[in-house]
Amino acid sequence: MRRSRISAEPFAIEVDFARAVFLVIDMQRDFLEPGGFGAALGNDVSLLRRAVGPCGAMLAGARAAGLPVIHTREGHRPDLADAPPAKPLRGPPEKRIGAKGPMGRILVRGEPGHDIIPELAPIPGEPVIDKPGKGAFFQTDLDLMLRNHGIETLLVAGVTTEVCVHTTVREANDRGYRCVVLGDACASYFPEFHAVGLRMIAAQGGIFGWVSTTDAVLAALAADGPATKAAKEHAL
Ligand code: TIU
Repeated sequence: MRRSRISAEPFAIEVDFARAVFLVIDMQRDFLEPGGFGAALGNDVSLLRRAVGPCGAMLAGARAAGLPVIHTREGHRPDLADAPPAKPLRGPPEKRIGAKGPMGRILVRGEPGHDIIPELAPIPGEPVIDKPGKGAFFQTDLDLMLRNHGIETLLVAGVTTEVCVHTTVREANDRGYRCVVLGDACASYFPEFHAVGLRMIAAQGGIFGWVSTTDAVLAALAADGPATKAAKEHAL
């Protein structure tokens, strides 16, 4: 096994890239573009754009190195049978989950708003996990996929920092995965929640995981390079 050191808070972490994935959380039009779920909740969706460049850079680096990529999307069945009753009942009726918006029905699978933004679109071979909740492990087969491939470290990015990224990292940490969050590749509608959310992950000696940057992860991946590609050729 070959381990690469990633600079991170609260301390550098040694990662075996052959047992790691890049997990991109909910970079969907519904959260990042006007007229979707994020906007319906009263948010300024432009605040999430800052994560797009770093996510794109990490996607390119992962693909070049043969590091597996998994995408997630939050959303519900068209009949909303998988939504807890209280979830679609929040907010004014015309802005609720399932209501018709400019990008189709809000937070509903198969609608244009549910898609991942074109800049970060998955390519063939990259699994997309459709999740009904904030966490990527709740009622999905993500854990099964990770265990089937012997994954021990999740490199995590996406939106929003304190909601779906945080929930997923907490779920993953309790299941024994080591999470390295790429702070600059995450974003929130509330910059102060983003900052505190990242601090909460690394506080208390890394209570939920590690916080690093896209550049630091890419540097470690580049140093690891060919070994990763060879190890990954037949995985995931
Ligand atoms: N509202 C908010 O900040 N986030 C969500 O509802 N879902 C995700 O974080 N993906």
